[in-house]
This record gives sequence, C-alpha cells and structure tokens, in this order.
Amino acid sequence: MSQDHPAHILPLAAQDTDTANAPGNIPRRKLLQNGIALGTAAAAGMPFWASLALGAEETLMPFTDMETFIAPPVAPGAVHYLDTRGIDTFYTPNDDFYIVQHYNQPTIAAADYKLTVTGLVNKTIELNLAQLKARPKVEIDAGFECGGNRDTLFQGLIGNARWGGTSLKALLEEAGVQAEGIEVVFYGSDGGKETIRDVSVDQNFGRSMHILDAMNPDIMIAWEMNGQDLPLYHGAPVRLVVPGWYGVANVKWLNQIHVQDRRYMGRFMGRDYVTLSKRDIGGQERWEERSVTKIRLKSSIVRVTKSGNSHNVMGFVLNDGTPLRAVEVSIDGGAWQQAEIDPKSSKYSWKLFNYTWTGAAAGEHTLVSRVIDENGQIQATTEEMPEKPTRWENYAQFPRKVMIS
Ligand SMILES: Nc1nc2c(c(=O)[nH]1)N[C@H]1C(S)=C(S)[C@@H](COP(=O)(O)O)O[C@H]1N2
Ligand SMILES: [Mo]
Repeated sequence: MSQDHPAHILPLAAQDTDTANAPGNIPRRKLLQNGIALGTAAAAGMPFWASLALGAEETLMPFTDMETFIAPPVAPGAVHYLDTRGIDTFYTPNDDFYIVQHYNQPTIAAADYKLTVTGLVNKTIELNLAQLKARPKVEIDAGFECGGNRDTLFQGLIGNARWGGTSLKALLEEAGVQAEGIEVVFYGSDGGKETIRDVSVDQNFGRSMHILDAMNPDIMIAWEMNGQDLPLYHGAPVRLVVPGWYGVANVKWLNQIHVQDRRYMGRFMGRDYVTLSKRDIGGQERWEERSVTKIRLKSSIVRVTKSGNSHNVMGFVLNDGTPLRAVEVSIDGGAWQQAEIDPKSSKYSWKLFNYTWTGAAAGEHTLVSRVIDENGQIQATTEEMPEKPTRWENYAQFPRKVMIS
C-alpha cells in the first residue's frame, strides 16, 4: 500500500481489530494516521474491493428515486456527470470523470504552452511545458465535486484521481512573493464575454486564494491525471489541483499565476460560486456571502447491490481532508450502523464506504448515510442545514429509496 503512495501521503496504519465500539464513540487512537477508521471487513482481512467490483456475483438494486435518470455522455462543450450507481473503482477513469466548464474548452498545443508567474514577486517566471515538467514531480490522490453538485444529479459531479505535477508552493517561493503580496490569482486560457454593469468585456476564467492558502504544500500544478497526460476536457496541458477544495478552485488550462496586494473580484470569486447563508457573525445574525472554498463534510449513498445473501450499501465521503471518525448508515430510520471505509482512502481522496446489510426484506426501503469527523462534526440533515438559498455546497444527508429483491 505505502509504496504506491507518494511520500507526503502518510501510509495507512496497521489494521484495527477492535471495532466493537459504538459509532460516535471511537477513541482518537483508532483513527488511522491519515485519518481513516477501518471497518469490520477490512479488520477481518477481507479486501474492501473483493465484494464491490461489479461482476457476475453482484446485481444492482434499483433506486426508485432515480428511475428516469440518464447521465449525459461526454461531448464537446457539454457538462458530463457520473452515473454514481456505476462507481466500482477507486480512481475514476479519465473518460468518465465529470466535466464542468463555464466558457470554451481551448485546445493548446504543447509547443505553444507557457505558464507565467507575475505581479508582486521578486522574479517573474516564464516556463514552457518542458521546463515545467522538468521541475520536481509530486503525485497526490484527490477527489472533488463541483460546488454545485447536488442530490437531483445523484451527486454525479464528482470524481477521484491521482494527479501528477509540481508544487505550487515551490514555484511561488522561487519567484519570491513580496510582503504586500497577499492574493494569488490563477487564470485559465479559456474565456468569454462578461457583462459587468452593462459593459461587455472579455474575461478569462479566474480564481484566487489568500497567500496562506496558496502556500499549502499539497497544491499542485498538474499535467497528469491517473498516469496519463491531462485530457483536453480536464484542462490540457496544465491545471491547478487544490486538494480538499471544491472543483471550481482547480483552474483548468492554467497559464498565469498573478500575485497582488488585494482581493481578486472576478466572476468566479465575487459573483458566482458565492454561497449566501444566515450565520452568526460575532454574536450578530447576518446574511453572509462567501466564496465556495473548502469541501464541506459530506457523504452519500450511491449504489446498492445484492451479493449472495446480503446487500452492499456503498457511497462516498468528501471533505477538506480533516480526519474522519466514522461513516454510518441508517435503514428505514433505524439505529446508525458503522460502515467500512475503503483502506485505499487517503487524506484528500474520496473515501468510498460500504455497509454490509444482512436480512434485508424484499420491498422498498429508505437508506441514508452520515459522516462524522474527528472534531465531532456530524453531517447535517436537510432540516439542520443553515438557511442557505443558493444551490452551492449541497452537503446535507441524502436519503435514498431502493427496491430490494
Ligand atoms: N479554466 C477553467 N477552469 C475551471 C473551470 C472553468 O470553467 N474554466 N470550471 C471549474 C469548475 S466550476 C469545476 S467544478 C471544475 C471541473 O473540473 P473537471 O471538469 O476536470 O471535472 O473545473 C474548474 N476549473
Ligand atoms: Mo463547478
């Protein structure tokens, strides 16, 4: 396990054989080094994937809440999302990973590619693709979802991949960020017209973050996805990968990194991907507009299969990399039962889980999952969610209806 993980991802700890603890009452020492509590099957030595790869032994049970659902195929310029019922690999295949873009999908010849680092730096940097690829290479497993992912798409705006590229922090350090440089802006080469106060102007896709966020050593300038050159639809030849953040932070077709002394207010920071929620602001209840950044603690059931005499209830967890305490499943409003988390999971990957359901009666059932992190934060129900009229950050528990046969 550890040898196929890069050095900066901690290896999984030894298997935990004491799983009798009640959910929600698992001592901290039971968290693996990378934050994953192993469930019973893994502890018993049964490989997580043995019973999950869809095959002759496994039959999909139909969700009655998605009878008419069809995931759109990959097509030029189109949004693509996963049919999450079909998730049966840890890494999402490149040709099925969801696709979202807000402008065009530019084709950039490798020979023409250039990345610049500009603004409040001691030394402006310009790199062609060969120079970029000559920099020290890092790899990381990261899963993410669009900030607009939601239950009505059955969470299909999601994927998990191994990204390969070079450290953003090292590049910024080489450029030498000046003391006044507090904001780092990432521009893609795609763009379009934006109407701002009745004036139509040309804009490229842009996203930014505070310098302290940008210096996270895990952020990568990536040219590889699951061991292959980054595909066109995912930002070829180079994109940003910000592990633990919503998809929008991962700027595709990246060609400029600009350091400035104040907030960048472009569409995707200032107007779009902005959640509006009612929050306690220092003792005062206020409506707050905030840019979508770190992935909120979330789990969802996406697949139920029959395997021999039992059923597998499978789903995913995404969050910002905070270690998890447990993932639990409740059936027809019954007690929360602990699910097993895929031991391949790492800090920023998605964490697939499985609950082995024995004795399921034929007929329709309601299933729901929830995830709890090491700080005791529990994934909220729809009723517990903050008042939040925008559709960004859809992280409530998602009850599913399934027909068991
Ligand atoms: N240049 C550029 N980067 C972009 C976007 C875009 O429109 N242009 N869309 C963002 C959004 S909203 C998401 S959810 C992710 C999707 O990445 P993917 O298509 O590789 O899954 O890319 C992000 N990066
Ligand atoms: Mo997105």
